[in-house]
Amino acid sequence: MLNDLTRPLAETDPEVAEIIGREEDRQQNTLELIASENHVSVAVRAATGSVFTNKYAEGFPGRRYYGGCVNMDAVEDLACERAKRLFGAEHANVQPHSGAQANVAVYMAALKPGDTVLSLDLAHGGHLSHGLKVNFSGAMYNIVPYGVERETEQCDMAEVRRLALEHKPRLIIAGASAYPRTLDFAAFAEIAKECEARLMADIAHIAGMVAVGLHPSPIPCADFTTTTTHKTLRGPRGGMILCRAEDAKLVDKWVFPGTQGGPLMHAITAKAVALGEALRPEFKVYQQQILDNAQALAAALRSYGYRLVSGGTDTHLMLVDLRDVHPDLTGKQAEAWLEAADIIVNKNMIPFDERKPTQTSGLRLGSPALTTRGLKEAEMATVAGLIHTALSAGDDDSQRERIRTQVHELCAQFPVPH
Ligand code: DSN
Repeated sequence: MLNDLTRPLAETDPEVAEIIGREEDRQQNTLELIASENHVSVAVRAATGSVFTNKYAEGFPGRRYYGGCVNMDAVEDLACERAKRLFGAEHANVQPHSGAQANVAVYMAALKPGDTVLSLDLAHGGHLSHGLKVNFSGAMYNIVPYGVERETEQCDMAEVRRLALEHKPRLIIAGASAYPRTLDFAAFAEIAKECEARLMADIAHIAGMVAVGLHPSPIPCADFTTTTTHKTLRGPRGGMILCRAEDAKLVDKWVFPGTQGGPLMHAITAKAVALGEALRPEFKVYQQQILDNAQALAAALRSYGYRLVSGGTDTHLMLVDLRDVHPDLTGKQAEAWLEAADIIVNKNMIPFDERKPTQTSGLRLGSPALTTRGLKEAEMATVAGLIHTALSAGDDDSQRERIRTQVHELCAQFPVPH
């Protein structure tokens, strides 16, 4: 069913309108548990679809390479002001097209090709742009990975320090895409200081919680903080860099002209809207509910016998080790079975996983999108039950079909912002 923003397309391009309509229905009728996804407000979607998509605005407010940028300047200034206020940062650059692009700009600002970077191993929850061999970061820099400790499955700061002192990295990255515990940015900063490295915090996943003080902020201690704007921050797809005033010129120059051309002004406009929403008191209530829902989901899954990596979560996400309950079930098969029941998750390696990244022994689950729809602790327990039944059904697709009907009933009670 098309909404007010997309309905005009039914006349002008029925083929695309049909696909959009199907996607709107899919989002309404599935339970979205991918930890990095969310449902933006109608205001954010309206801004994303605004006339700002028509304009080139290379450069920065007051220093553009094109005429006609008066409104571009106004909206980018507003987005930067709101980002600085929200995070207590001295400088914000809101032009990165994505989190990975934000990271590229910081690497170019802080590193020379071949320099050593210390970052969390992807197999232990890191991110591909933090040094995976097949990513430019792994091809361009000498990456020294740190992992989680085998017993606790949490970052071992003594080991991070040992590696830092041994390898003398020029940059240390504190950040993750599949790590459920609090990151101790102050401890990372101490280590960076001791080995004369610069510190980049990548808060893409936890930005919403950082913004409202429900996760320690890296802003006082990191040289560079990068984030996406579309995960817990609930804005449009895109990235952002925060830094001290003394690094502002360096960062800006490596975003444009260093690594990007024209900024996506419609996305920047939508970032301004999302940052405005995040500055309201309700946003803190929302972030707290994300955390409460994650705790409720974690507790319910544990009650069915699932082991959670590190024993639980401090954030919006958790890694479920499937092996205790379903020794022969891979994350890949689990993801597919859950999708058949309209429950959307992603397979994920667990630390020290013996299965390949394409198979995995785990699932990553997150609460932000369901929290946006208004689900609370009681419904999270219901969701855990649906997950467990769908996974326990084995090859019995008819049982998953019954779960799917229950999923649709739950979804109908909690509409996606339309
Ligand atoms: N792809 C994102 C995630 O799912 O965590 C990270 O960029």
